[in-house]
Amino acid sequence: MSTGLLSSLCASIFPPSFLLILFITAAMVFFLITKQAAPRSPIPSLPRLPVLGSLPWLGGGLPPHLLFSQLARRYGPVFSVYLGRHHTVVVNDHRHARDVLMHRGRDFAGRPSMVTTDLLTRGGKDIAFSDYSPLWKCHRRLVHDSFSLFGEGGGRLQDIVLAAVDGLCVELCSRGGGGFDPSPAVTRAVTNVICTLVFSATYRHGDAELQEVIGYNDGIVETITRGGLVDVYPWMKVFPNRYLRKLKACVDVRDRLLSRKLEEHKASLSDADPRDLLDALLKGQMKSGRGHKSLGSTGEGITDDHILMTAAEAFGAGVETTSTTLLWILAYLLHHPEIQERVQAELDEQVGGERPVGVSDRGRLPYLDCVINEGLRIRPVSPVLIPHVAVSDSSIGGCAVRRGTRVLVNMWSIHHDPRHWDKPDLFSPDRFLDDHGERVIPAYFLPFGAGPRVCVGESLARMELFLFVASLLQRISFKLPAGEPPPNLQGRVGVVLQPLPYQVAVSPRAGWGDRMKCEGTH
Ligand code: PLO
Repeated sequence: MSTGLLSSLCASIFPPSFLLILFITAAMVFFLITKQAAPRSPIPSLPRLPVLGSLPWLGGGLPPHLLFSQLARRYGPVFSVYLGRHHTVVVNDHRHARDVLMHRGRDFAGRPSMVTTDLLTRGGKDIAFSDYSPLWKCHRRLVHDSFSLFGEGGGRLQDIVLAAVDGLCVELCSRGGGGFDPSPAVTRAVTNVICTLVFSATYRHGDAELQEVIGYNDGIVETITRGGLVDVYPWMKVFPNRYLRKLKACVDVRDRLLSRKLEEHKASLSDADPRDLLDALLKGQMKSGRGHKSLGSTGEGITDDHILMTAAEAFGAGVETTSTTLLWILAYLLHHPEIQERVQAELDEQVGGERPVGVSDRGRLPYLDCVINEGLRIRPVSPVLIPHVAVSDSSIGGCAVRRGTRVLVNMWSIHHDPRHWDKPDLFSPDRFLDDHGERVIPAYFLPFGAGPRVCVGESLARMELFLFVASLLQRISFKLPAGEPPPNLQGRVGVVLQPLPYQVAVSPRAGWGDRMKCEGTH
């Protein structure tokens, strides 16, 4: 039958307007069906070679967060690369990041198994690096609940931090107005907070055990990134690798020390309130039923290994991230003395100099909070977060992503996106205040990540940062030593993004100098 004959036949049976409606409806149905069935345009991908993956196209010596930001300008906000044989999607804008972290958070809540972190965590018996599983969820809940014990209501953290700040102020002031690197003193104070929090130890300056803790931690920080090429090419494990050797040695020292603490805690555990994180974890372990069969695929529940790795991780995460953030904030305050003065004016007005700052003052100190947020925005300690893995087939922004794909969220580019942040490279705490002087937290500010994998220590960290910054600026003014250039703000990428060493001079603020001299003589 010819089409001409068909159309004249149709026209004689149906009126033309009916045919038009039928045609439009059919076209719409066709469009909707094909829209759903046809795969969306795939995620743009960098070229790749066998074995090497996209490595030859990732050169230039830029650190990953800057390299990915640069590639995003060419390939768009979401693109993929092959890191070795691992298909890895890199997400550079907040809309897609929210997809990965929150809207489809469960799909992307997995973690890759990596040589270095497996070594660090006894094959994923921790929270940050271990894969998504029912046991992980139960473990994370236990850690979260244990942290809450030291949280806002309890005031325990406040006492611990304030004691450490006292020591830090005395130490900083004893260095006087000459220039010095603040990093060792800050790290020592933050380490002391974590030692008290985790196993109730408080160390004096120069204590051998404290030095041991700082020593192994430095060793892990130094080796974990340098030995990291085996994470991209695991077959390289067969070659001698001095970084991996040193990492193992540091992990051994750490485990010996923490095992000893764990045994001591077990021996002295009582029905009373938990003394510290180890106590809280041990009690939680007993409550959740040790060796609970239904929890893990391997049939085991929260084991002593989990407790040990949690303590080790609380340590590592607590020290590296908090001390680094404090050092970034200090570096920016040296660049912007007017911001330091404004924080101090707020402190003088709202708290005064007669009493220590407390957690309950936080509501009264919005500008100080903004300074901390701006520090976390402009120099996120974890610029590409920890890699995520798709645990099931899913999608990002409508593009299909297969199970097993790794996903990197480039928080750096989100925190420096000029579409959302005016002059993103400028340290400007006011961007976290609205027109009425009220605090605002924009949706594209995610320094702790978000969703099921959000940092479990976030509220603890925020409280600690607040108490440290507030107490330091209440008592001390920081200045550039005469003739010194301001700190280099470029940073150095290791396990976290750290500032390069810089020099600072301190002077006690009115009222604190005499007190400090007395305390310093002890
Ligand atoms: C730091 C050195 C420690 O000895 C071990 C450790 C444990 C947890 C890690 C931490 C290191 C670095 C910062 C990490 C943290 C878990 C979450 C945190 C990666 C390696 C961040 C910034 O995501």
